[in-house]
Amino acid sequence: MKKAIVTGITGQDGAYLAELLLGKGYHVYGTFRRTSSVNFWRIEELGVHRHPNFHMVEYDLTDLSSSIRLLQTTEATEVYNLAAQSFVGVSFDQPITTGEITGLGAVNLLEAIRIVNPKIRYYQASTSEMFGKVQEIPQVETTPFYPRSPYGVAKLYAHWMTINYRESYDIFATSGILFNHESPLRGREFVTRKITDAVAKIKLGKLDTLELGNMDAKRDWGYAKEYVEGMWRMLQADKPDTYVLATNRTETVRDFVTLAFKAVGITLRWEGKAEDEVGVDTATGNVVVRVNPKFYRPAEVELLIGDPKKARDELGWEPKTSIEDLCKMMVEADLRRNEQGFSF
Ligand code: NDP
Ligand code: GDR
Repeated sequence: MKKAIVTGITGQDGAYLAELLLGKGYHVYGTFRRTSSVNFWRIEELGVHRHPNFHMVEYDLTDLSSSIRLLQTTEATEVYNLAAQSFVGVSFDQPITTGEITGLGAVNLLEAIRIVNPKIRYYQASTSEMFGKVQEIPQVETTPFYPRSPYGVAKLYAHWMTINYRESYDIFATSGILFNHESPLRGREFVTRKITDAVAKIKLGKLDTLELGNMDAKRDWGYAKEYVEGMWRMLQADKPDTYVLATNRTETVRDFVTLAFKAVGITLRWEGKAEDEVGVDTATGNVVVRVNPKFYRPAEVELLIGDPKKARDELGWEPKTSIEDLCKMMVEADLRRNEQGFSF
């Protein structure tokens, strides 16, 4: 029976990947951090925690000895490193912690693989944030990098270390450069879920106005459940490599807001510019969206759009869910949660 380690099991992708691997007959060792409050709502929502082949392991990515023990005790043959300080906004306030977890943390696992068993296959959760300032569109595996945040820089370090371990020690170390992927399990600090949760609350009369930062930023948004399938395919390939997963479609934050309101039957009219821009409910005349500059970032990634041709040709991977369907799915989940009186 195959055994896989998934670091970051309490996150969005960790929950979906665990579900996928269990469905394929794996024993899954999902790692979580010892914190003062438990954060298992995603694996509970998917029912993953009840599966007999699912094992929870306490682990911190910044600790080399715990990385070594993790590999020794589980005897896993695949490691999916999804753990990270993954919020770009926070990385500007906590650049050192972000570097330690998101950058150096990956090297702890790579070193542990080199020491314990170099035959272990390793997946690194790389990101389109590494492309940063636009150098080329659409972005592909060979596009030059120009990260614009401490998070992007930390991920780029981990990405190159993954390639370095592949080339230096012949380790099956693969890097997936994934563009934004969302779902009802997305954290509420990220813009799509912040929007769908607020739209549900506004629809139910629990909130008046949604406040956002830069609404001109463009992102290539896909469905997380499909992206974790791509991760698995990368580790089943004949050789380690680097792959982009994306939808090849980009929309502004404003477009996503418009879609989310549409999903609850509210049509928006946009008025004003920059910090004075507002979204008005055309039926009531109420201002339901406002800009708050406190959500601006010191440096912004203005435009992301990726071409997943290599993943399609070599892995047979394709995104299927449109942004319209994704947004509707997220709004409906948030309506349900808010109606039931809880929202994570
Ligand atoms: P989340 O933020 O939802 O999850 C991150 C996970 O990392 C959480 O389980 C968190 O645990 C864990 N973690 C944080 N710090 C540590 C640490 N020191 N030791 C161990 N675990 C830690 O991220 P996503 O699921 O959205 O993303 C998964 C990975 O993919 C991340 O590495 C992210 O950077 C990357 N990525 C994500 C994309 C996306 O659009 N979602 C796109 C491209 C890359 P805790 O609950 O304790 O905080
Ligand atoms: P991102 O996602 O930075 O792309 O990183 P996020 O959803 O945080 O931001 C997307 C864009 O929306 C703009 N924005 C806001 N963002 C947030 N969070 N809150 C707001 O109020 C707001 N208003 C406007 C942002 O400025 C940005 O341009 C995500 C994370 O999952 C990373 O871990 C991952 O690597 C990348 O996606 C790909």
